[in-house]
Amino acid sequence: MTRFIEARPYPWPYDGALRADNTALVIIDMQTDFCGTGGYVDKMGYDLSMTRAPIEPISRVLATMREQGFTIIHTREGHRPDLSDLPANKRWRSRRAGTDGIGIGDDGPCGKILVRGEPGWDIIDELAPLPGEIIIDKPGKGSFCATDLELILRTRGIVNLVLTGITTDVCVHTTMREANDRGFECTVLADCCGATDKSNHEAALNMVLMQGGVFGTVSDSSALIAALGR
Ligand code: C5J
Repeated sequence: MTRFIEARPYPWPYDGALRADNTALVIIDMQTDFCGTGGYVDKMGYDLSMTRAPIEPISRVLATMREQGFTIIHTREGHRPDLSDLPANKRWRSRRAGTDGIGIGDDGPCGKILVRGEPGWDIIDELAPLPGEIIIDKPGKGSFCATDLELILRTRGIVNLVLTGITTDVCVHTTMREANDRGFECTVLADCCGATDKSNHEAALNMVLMQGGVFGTVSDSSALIAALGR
């Protein structure tokens, strides 16, 4: 049986082999620091409604894919408490980002910003991982950089990735590019992502569509859930 999701610029996956044993849902960085009050994005002065918008659509996709036995992968951007994996370029730039000089690794309203174990670094309750679901802790924007994500995907025989999370133009896009270069078939669900700027969200999605789908495809939660027969 073949099964496709309606997507642009082609139905996804290209071979119709959408199955629970070869496809993973990747939920990127749905952490308080990126979408909660007092977190890093809030502290930078961005509109939280943009990064909170995907919470509800992701929870519907998550419930459907969990029920059907798909691999579920959550990522968390963050650094070791001793900051030994926080590059200087990331730290000094973050201190210039409208946060009154407070950047990644410094004390904020939700604890040390983007530091593992701190309240702001946690995944939000609405999308909390279940026991047994894979969690990837990543120091970078891409989910493949300095993590065991690729090893886990290859070990499980995963070839298709459904990408969701925040932010569309930074960690979601970087992960999609990394995955695409490694040969994974990717779709990004437009309503299951959000950015700190609406036009950047739209531009990031539009970039995927170029050159016949240069990084994969763009779809949405309704199309995915319809394809899975719910
Ligand atoms: C950012 C992310 N925007 N998760 N991180 O710094 O997109």
